[in-house]
Amino acid sequence: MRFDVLTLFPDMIRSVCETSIVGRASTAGIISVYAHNIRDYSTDKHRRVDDTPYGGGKGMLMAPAPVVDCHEAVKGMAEGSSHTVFLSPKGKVLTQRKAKELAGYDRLILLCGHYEGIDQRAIDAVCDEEISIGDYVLTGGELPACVLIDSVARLIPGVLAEAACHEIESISCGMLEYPQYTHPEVFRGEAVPEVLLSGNHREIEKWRHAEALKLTKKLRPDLL
Ligand code: 4FD
Repeated sequence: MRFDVLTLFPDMIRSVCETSIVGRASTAGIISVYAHNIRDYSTDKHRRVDDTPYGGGKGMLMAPAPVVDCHEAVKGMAEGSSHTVFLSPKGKVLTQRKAKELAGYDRLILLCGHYEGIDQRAIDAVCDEEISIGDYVLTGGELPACVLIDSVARLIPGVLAEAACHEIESISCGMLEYPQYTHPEVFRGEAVPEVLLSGNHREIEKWRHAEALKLTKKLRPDLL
């Protein structure tokens, strides 16, 4: 799967996506993440990409031309169809279900806004959908883009060590994850639950399911 990120801060995307599991998946060639600087598509002699909003109001907006030109150029950098997502507080909130849906595309193009946002005509011209990572405002769409890439990349076969890994985990099965323990057996007076030492895998599965249900009822009853 290929990700192309259109941004004013490509290094932000690169530093995150070259690290840890996503970075390893890129090195292994299972996914590729390319960050493109929208500023490179400015035709202004000072490489300006922002301008004042019509009708007045605070702050600056990203002008449409560099965004649309960058998108067009990036689209042409690889064959095949692509799906373009704009990261914005106005978007539909990212869920595990949406991540699974996005993992079905061969190619995602992610558009990151800065300042007070992007000229609506550029959004309308290039975006297939608008996604938010949650109900809060950030200084740019770069962190949301990295969150989206991470959530999608880990669903691509071969990115995680075990194929079943992401299915076992919280949210995927509609519940929060059961508590987990590693060595030592007793830590600061707190022992690991007895059943986990029993070697009885049926009993362990039953306990984990019960714990997950209990936790979900208590913390996130809306998920049930
Ligand atoms: N909640 C999110 C996305 C972007 C963002 C921006 C319009 C501001 C939060 C378009 C206004 C982009 C989110 C950049 N903040 N800030 O996913």
